Amino acid sequence: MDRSVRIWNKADECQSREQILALQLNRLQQTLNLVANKVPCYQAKFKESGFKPQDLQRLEDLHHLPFTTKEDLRLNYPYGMFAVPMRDVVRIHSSSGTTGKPTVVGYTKEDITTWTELVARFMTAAGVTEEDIVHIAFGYGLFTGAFGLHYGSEAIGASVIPISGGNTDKQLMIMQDYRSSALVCTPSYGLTLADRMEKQGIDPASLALRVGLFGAEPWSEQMRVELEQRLGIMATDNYGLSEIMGPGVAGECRFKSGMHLAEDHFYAEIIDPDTGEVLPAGAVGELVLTSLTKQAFPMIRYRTRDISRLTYETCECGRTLARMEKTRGRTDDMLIIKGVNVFPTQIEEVLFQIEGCEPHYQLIVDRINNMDSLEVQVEVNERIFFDEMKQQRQFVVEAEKRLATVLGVSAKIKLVEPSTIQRHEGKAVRVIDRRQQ
Ligand code: DLL
Repeated sequence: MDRSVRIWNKADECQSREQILALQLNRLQQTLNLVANKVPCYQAKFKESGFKPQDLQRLEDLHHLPFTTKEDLRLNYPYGMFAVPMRDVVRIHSSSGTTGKPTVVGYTKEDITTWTELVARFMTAAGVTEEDIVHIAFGYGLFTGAFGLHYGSEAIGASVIPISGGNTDKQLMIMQDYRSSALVCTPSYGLTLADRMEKQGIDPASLALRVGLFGAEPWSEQMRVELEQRLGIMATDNYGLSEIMGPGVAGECRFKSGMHLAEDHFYAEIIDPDTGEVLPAGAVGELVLTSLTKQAFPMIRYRTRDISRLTYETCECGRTLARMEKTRGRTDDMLIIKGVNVFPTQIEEVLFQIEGCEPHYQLIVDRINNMDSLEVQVEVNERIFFDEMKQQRQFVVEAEKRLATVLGVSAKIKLVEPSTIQRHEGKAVRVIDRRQQ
């Protein structure tokens, strides 16, 4: 692998810790003043907790402020949290929430410039250059993924193919004919492309693809191996959420050892999701983010619900910004089965290690006679699916044994035929929890 390091903006990405902290304090004070003047929800929150922006002396003083949650955004739907008049808003996006009304977010011209800069930053870290042809297979629309990566690619000077989501056969034709070199999509769609390639007998070595920028949903290290092998690329992870900006909050460099978090634009805390207590550096917990430069839609202590860990050592690439570990999933995706916490990504890790399991699965959780049950529906290759009963049985027993060891709770495996679990062009739905229905 060519490990030459490119940095989009060294002055910002390689600051000393003291510089970062001083910059964060300064920007945080400005943001708190902005929301105290312009956003009624924050005016109420500050009043309730007896906080005045001028009280902020140290970054840690922020920890006394209440969190902002999705519920706050819902109560202020659609534009109640905006800190600028609509005439200053140049773009509106919305979150991909599955329940209730989606969250509406807005950007000023300056916000779009920052967003573009931060996406260009992580794409450069992943190795994208002006020589690349970037194939954007995220759906263009209210979802932030496509537009975010689109603007970032253009800022780098790469050539963008805004193919958008869906129509997998056409994606492959364009990928072959236009010589796409960087693939942008969800990791689950990356696998869908790999499946279709195999079916059509397309050799990944015949393509120009060399790097994948995957994000928008949790994925395991095993899934990375799968994507790298089957697409013949280096697969990198990037993270973001609409409420905070969209993609560009954090992204991996070529060393793939955590996602560099844009700390000059976001202040990050890790909290205990049950108590709300701020945890020490290096602890695993829920990520809470405060925007430091956003104009239209500033967020103070936004609870992301994503579980991760932050580390602060300088990366091999030379960047000094905190690194965020691959998220383990969301607190609201975490299943509590018979009292044991289970994340879909843990199950994914096990499945990927079993010969014959296809990378498509769905977890069905139910409560039968007051007892939680977990069924893992997993696609297996045709050889196993059409195998003799005895061999199939052996396969199931082995998979159930491995799952029980890793999860600490038993799960029933149900083998299904290849291509039967519903494919999503957007984000994968990994869990169906019938206990809540
Ligand atoms: O998914 C923004 C995005 C687009 C990020 C494209 C990366 C690439 P939302 O639709 O608002 O925004 O969903 C945000 O998706 O809170 C996480 O739970 C999940 N998520 C996003 N990126 C990752 C990732 C976009 N790399 C929610 N790993 C977040 C795990 C991710 N989960």
